[in-house]
Amino acid sequence: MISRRGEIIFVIVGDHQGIVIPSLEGFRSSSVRFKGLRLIHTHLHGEKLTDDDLTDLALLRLDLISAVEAKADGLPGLVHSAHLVPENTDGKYWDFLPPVRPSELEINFTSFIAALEGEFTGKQKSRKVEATERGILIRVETNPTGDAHLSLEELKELARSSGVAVFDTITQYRNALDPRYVLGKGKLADVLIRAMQMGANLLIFDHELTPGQVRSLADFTEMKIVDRTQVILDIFAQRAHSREGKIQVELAQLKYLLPRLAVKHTAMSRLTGGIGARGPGETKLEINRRRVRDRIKLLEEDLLEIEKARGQRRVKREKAGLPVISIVGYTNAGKSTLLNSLTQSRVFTEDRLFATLDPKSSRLRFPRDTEAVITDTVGFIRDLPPDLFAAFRATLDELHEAHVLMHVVDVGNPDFENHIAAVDKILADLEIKDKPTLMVFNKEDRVADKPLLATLCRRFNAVAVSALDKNTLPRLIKRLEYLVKGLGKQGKTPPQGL
Ligand SMILES: Nc1nc2c(ncn2[C@@H]2O[C@H](COP(=O)(O)OP(=O)(O)OP(=O)(O)O)[C@@H](O)[C@H]2O)c(=O)[nH]1
Ligand SMILES: [Mg+2]
Repeated sequence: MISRRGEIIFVIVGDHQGIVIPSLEGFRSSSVRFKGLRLIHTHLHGEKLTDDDLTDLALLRLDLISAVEAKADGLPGLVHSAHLVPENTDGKYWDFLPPVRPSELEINFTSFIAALEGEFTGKQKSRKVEATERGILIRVETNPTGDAHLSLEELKELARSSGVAVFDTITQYRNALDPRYVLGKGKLADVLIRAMQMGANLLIFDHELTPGQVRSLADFTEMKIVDRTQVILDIFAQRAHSREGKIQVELAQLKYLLPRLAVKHTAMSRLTGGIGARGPGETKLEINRRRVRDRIKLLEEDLLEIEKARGQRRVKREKAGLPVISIVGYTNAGKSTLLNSLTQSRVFTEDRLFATLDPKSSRLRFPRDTEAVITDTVGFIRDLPPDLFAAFRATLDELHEAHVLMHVVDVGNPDFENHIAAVDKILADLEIKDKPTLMVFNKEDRVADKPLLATLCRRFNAVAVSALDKNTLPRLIKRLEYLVKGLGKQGKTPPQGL
């Protein structure tokens, strides 16, 4: 193993089967640069570079890998060399130098590697991405008929919402997740080359990673490793504005962090920062488990105080005697937009997941003088991280007060049926499934096939609307009013025409 300056860094002796390369920790560690080391080794049977050689080239981000044929008489045969190549349209990861005898090897390595590195940086820069977090999304799919692409699509949205530029998505089909690396090692090598070619510095897994997996992956790739839960926590951390929201998010982050603090390792710095090191990240890294626990206790007490105050507000509202309609639904379904349209209010909405973290209530006046309070909620998502669910449980518990639920669905999303199922599951977990519920298929403007939409509406007993178009709302309002007035007479189907 030779450094750029031509120093011999390691002499490795193996047997006829292979060599063991020592840890290269301490050498240039950046996922977007070469290690500054080249590996020159012998092949006893005169083979060219093997797949294993090329995998090592990638995984170790070597400057160059060379294999010298060792002939039976002990003399060297040809030298075979390969190096990584910048991003290219052929999807090529490496290139070979023409095999020559060692004495004929006329290459000025210093200028060669400088030029190659220049090409890499040039390609990486050509992306002109502002985001400091440039990620590759990874999913291992064990069920070949599963919804891998939909799940990745959602992860992409989550990543985007948290401010990450997504450079690539990679799916590997396997019988089971690799216990250490999630992916197979060969695939991981591909991912690393992609990352280096594109200048990505972050791997986001569409799985919940164990602390051990994060450590192995971080050590192995020298990239920041993040799982789906962390992305969601990160969005929440960016979005929480109210005191309660902030406490809830910090609580969830600390609870997520706690079991991972046991793993004391250098990878911690990459592990705990969250995506952009927001929330209780880097600065609190040194605090030990006990202090984390103390903090959790403190936050939980604060939260109790706030809940008490909220309970009092609630009592006031009940005195006002107005029926309460709660809007629930998957994140980005258009809940806040619908609330705005229905009540002429101006709650913040955005084409991002989890736009609303501090839900608002408004008054809704029906045409015939009935009035109701209508409340927005935090969006739901499938496989909600349990710590987050626990932290927001209090907010969600307000749903118990609701007299009527309005379940808003983005019917334009190809995955909408899974979204409905995910929302139903969370409502069941909260034990509020039995309330009179109006199913609202929002974003009908995004469904071109109107007969299909009509069929879907019948099947789910839903009203189709477009929250952006007030003309589509009267039917929804009528049905809401019917539900609100008919409180107590649950399960009755609405009369014809509603
Ligand atoms: N085309 C179309 N877009 C819509 C419609 N309703 C809402 N949107 C858009 O969908 C995006 C999400 O809307 P929000 O109201 O923020 O969604 P939400 O359900 O409150 O989302 P969270 O608070 O993040 O859970 C915004 O960009 C809206 O403009 C609709 O009927 N048609
Ligand atoms: Mg919202």
